[in-house]
Amino acid sequence: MNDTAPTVLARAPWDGARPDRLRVTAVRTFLCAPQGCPYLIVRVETSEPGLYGLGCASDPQRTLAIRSIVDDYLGPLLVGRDPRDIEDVHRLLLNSAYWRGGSLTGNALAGVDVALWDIKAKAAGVPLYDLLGGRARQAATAYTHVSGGDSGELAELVQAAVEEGFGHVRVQVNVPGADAYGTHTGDEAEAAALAARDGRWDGEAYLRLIPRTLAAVREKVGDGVELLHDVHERLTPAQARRLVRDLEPARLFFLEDALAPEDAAYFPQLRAAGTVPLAVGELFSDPAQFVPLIADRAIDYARIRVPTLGGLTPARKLAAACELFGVQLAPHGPGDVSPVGRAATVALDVNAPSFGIQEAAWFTDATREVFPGALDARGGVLEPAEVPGLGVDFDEAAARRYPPTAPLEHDRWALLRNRDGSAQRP
Ligand code: GCO
Ligand code: MG
Repeated sequence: MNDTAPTVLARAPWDGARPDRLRVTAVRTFLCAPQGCPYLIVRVETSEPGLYGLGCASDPQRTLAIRSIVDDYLGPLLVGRDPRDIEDVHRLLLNSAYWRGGSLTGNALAGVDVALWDIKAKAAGVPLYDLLGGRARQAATAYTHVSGGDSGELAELVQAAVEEGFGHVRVQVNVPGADAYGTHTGDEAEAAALAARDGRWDGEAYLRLIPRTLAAVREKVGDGVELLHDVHERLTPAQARRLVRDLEPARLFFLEDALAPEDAAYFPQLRAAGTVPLAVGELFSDPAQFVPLIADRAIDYARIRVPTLGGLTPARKLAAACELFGVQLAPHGPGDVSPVGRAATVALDVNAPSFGIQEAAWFTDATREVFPGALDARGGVLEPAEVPGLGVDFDEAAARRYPPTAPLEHDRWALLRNRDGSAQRP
């Protein structure tokens, strides 16, 4: 194998010392959209016939740029290396850019990183969680989403989720002019209608509506189910303090992204404003962004997004840091994290003592067709498959039946404007 190996920059001094040679022979990327949003899948091939790994580098907003980072920069650096030295490879790829951080680099790195973990687990013949240190739990408790208008409709949706087996439900309320996400409901026609009427964001209206509606939902559904809510970073620090105070009667399991990453230093003030548990972090692309919040015990849940954070290598270190500081993990997992990303996240969930709860959107039939072995949250939990590696595969031929749409169709985050016409920030 060595004769055909390409020039490898900064080869490790121990390279070649192992009697059994294993090399990365190719790094390939695939774009597909069986879920509606674009998925970017990375496949790392090795010199051992049939041994390959899969990773998820999906960020629906900037997918093509991430693909270029993998194809043009990380792939060429990786080919010829031993895929088993994950820590060494991770550092090399991370530092090769010199400039730090950013979600594009994070997603690209994660695509490669998770594929290396998949290869390692397949080569060892064990499920990925086993390689991370084995199980700390049987399965990952998951939460699902509901969105709607008034508390009656929402309470019914929550009850339906409870009947499906969920004990935790995230409740989003349609805010006039801004819909349930503060931007769109995921439905193309609604998103277009919102853009056409130049949706306006009214923070005061939101602050009045949410506590009232969630308290009414709590009244209707009783105490047997946990309720969550995601603000999507649309509040000022002063507004977020008020929301935390006013949400007390709804007794939330957690309030997510009450502040934008730029305002993270305000979290201790939110903590002082009420007892609602606080979750943040899906927008963080560098584990260091979590450090002050964890060390100050300013948050309760770290919303890690394994793809954005750079993969399992940094994520498992963060999980350990959370454990030491009594903070829990609440990993991100809406439909824009592919089944490959979900399988990697669930491996960490069942392994990490700091795990708290996992977000789990439903995959479409098309997504399950493209990703044999995709994990769905049946009965409110996600359980890893007892097969070597990630336990999920990628059917290239099926993926070609679901090509991605034009890049800007997924760029809806700038649709909202404030009442005075200025652009609203998620
Ligand atoms: C969540 C997130 C997602 C994001 C999406 C952005 O908590 O599930 O906020 O819904 O909006 O991942 O692409
Ligand atoms: Mg969120």
